Amino acid sequence: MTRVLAEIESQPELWSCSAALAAERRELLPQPAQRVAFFGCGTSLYVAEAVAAAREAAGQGESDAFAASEMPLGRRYDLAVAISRSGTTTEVLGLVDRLRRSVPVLALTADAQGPLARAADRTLALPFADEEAVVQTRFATCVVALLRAAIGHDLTTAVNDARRALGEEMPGWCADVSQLVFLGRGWSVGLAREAALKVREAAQAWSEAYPAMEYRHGPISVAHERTVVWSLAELPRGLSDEIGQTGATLVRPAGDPLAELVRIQRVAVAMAQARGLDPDRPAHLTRSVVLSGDAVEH
Ligand code: F1P
Repeated sequence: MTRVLAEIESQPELWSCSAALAAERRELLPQPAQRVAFFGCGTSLYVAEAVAAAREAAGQGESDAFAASEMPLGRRYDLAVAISRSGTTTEVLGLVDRLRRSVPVLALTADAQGPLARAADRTLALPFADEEAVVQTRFATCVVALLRAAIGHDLTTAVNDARRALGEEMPGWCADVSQLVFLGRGWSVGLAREAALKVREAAQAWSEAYPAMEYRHGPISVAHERTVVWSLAELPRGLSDEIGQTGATLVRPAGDPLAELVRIQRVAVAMAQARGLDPDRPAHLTRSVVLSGDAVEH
């Protein structure tokens, strides 16, 4: 079995550990009514987007998400939350440094002793969710599970839906799909973006992601018979007919959006294998992006 597949399969159990950790370390996490900025890179950016949207929708306080390279300085937040599996990503460490003395930083990372943990004001480590694979799966979903539990989501359905997803047959279109489009609404938009990234990283395949209502506003123009449109949330009225008219295949959500991401991770691995690729060796990607020198070429 590939490393990434073993890590994908461990997720439902680890989400329960994440929920328990959220309850134990409640005082470290964002408190109700605080203004909070979440940031990260790559997968961790999409986790930031998902949890910020979920937190604000739950009435827990204004929540923003930024790529670590693009967060505006000078905004007023009560807490900044740095998300990084490795704890070594250059842009994340650079932003923590720039935020020093203006806002407290909480690190969510797999490595309790690493550079991010040392730089942040406080750390909540998830060592049980660390991964060997380059392609992130369980660290990302465990951070989502942790923060969902902290804002009052009951994860029972997500855990059960994910267990069911792990036993599913792969769809027949895996071998010859040419474009995958993921749609989300609310907090599942971030998960849709993460789903598209998984397909690019693991299977080197063309994938995109949009808020569902945005799909009509241009992106649908490129849909064709070998497009698969996969929605992580209920579709807006009329969109399924419009997708059907393009000849694309529509996949509807089977349950909780986080469990839906598990279904997609497995499909990304199956697509890689159908293309003769090793999902444990994604092209042009390292486990953590560590840059040296100036960020901009002169
Ligand atoms: C962030 C990240 C991953 C990506 C790859 C390179 O890592 O961009 O999302 O898949 O592994 O690093 P991290 O900051 O969460 O360790």
